[in-house]
Amino acid sequence: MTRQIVSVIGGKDEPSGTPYVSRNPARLKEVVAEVALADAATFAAACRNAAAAQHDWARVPAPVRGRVIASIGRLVETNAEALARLVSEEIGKPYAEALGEVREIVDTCDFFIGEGRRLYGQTVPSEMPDKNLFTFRTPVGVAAVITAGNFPVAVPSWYLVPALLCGNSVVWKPAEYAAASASALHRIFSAAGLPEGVFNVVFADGEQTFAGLETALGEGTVHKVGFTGSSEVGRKIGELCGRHLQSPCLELGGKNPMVVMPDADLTLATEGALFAGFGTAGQRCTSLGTVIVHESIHSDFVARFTAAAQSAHVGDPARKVLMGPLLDQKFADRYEEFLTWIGDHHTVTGPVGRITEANPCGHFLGDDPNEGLFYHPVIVDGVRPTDRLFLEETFGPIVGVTTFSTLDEAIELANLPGYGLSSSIYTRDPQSAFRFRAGVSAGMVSVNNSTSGAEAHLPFGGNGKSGNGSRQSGMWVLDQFTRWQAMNWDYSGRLQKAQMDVAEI
Ligand code: UN1
Repeated sequence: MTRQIVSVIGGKDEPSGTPYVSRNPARLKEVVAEVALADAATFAAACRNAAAAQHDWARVPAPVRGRVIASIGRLVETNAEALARLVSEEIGKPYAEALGEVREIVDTCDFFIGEGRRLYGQTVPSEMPDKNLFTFRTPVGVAAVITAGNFPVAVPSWYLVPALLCGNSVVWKPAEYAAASASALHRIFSAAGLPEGVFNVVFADGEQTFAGLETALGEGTVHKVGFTGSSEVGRKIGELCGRHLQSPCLELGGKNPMVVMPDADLTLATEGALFAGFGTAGQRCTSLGTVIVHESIHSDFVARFTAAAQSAHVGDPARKVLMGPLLDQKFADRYEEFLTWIGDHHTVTGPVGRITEANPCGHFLGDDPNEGLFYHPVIVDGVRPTDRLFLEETFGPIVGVTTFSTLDEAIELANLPGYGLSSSIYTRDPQSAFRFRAGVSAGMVSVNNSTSGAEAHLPFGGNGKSGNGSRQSGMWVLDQFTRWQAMNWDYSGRLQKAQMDVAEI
């Protein structure tokens, strides 16, 4: 029987809505779930409901909320394989990667369990005698969390776990093409002992979500928006929040560069480029966009990289493949449009486009390529800084290559697209590594490692077109889901006036 996925508000199912079908992108005929997409009014109602439930949750002591997070982590661990299988089936992520993604939720929970017992405020010296100053972290209220489907469970957990731990309630709007995975995660969270109404999930399309969010912001029932997705939608969310004097937590696209210095270990650099360029079929926000390789090793690197890409296994995500299919038909359509442009402007050696019987891939591991959204890994050598491929995020398995002669030039090229999420440099020279770190505009820098693969307790986020400078993960995300409250306590027994009394002492 096909899974039926519905929104859950205040612990109750909301079965009405516009029907949507989530399919297995490796076998398009296979329906993973039938989903009821809610309208804007339902989204706004969920926010009202969440606001009503938040007060009691905020009164639960943070260490006790931490215990609920601990239960969530253990439940995710117990259900890890089933959840990873579902993610792999629904979005075509290779199983090993999907299992890693589920592991990332557990890591996130493990980190925030401890934060429940810390969530420190400060004692601050006063400029007056017999007076104490304190700071406290207070919950923001209701967090509306809107997430993409390329990481349908781990990246949402980067918002959900700290938001809940900090005493907020949540309305989560996952990507509809990953609805079954999201619904499974919501069930696991709910089974861990969260009070009803504290964690709500609403499935809706972009338009209805936006309209519902606008209503909720106007009514004052959403106090923080967390959004992971395209820079284009992020800008709209930012504008909407700005009108309500709110600053959202935005995690947007990337055009992540990898610089390969003349002293680099080329075997390592090739492996890194292969994983970051074509792992997850190039559909991570941290995926590799352009390799910026020193001119003296350019042809050697390109020969190695091309050989590695063309012998990589593509196919059924349940098997040992580097790349499964693209996430969903709508991403495939957008990527096809990009490939048409590439065809008109570049000469690419090797096969390009969708893998079919008529356009085969020598290393295809699967039953029938015609059945899924499988694409050839593509390397485009000789991209120029004015090229669309150099400047735009592609969200597909395509990597550009360009050359440089000095490190300063490489840094300039790395920053040129105006994104600033992840970046990487391959070198044996610490001076080059640190100069690159200081010069690159990215929020994350890898040395001798790929652009992908951030860990759950480091600040994750970007600058420029990649975000508004907000950071997820680790202790830094606490500033997104709490607000600082200052308190002063005067025990002098007289009215002490700040600024004025100092002169009298
Ligand atoms: C994303 O693609 O939205 O660093 C996040 C990485 C992953 C997260 C990617 N841990 O590649």
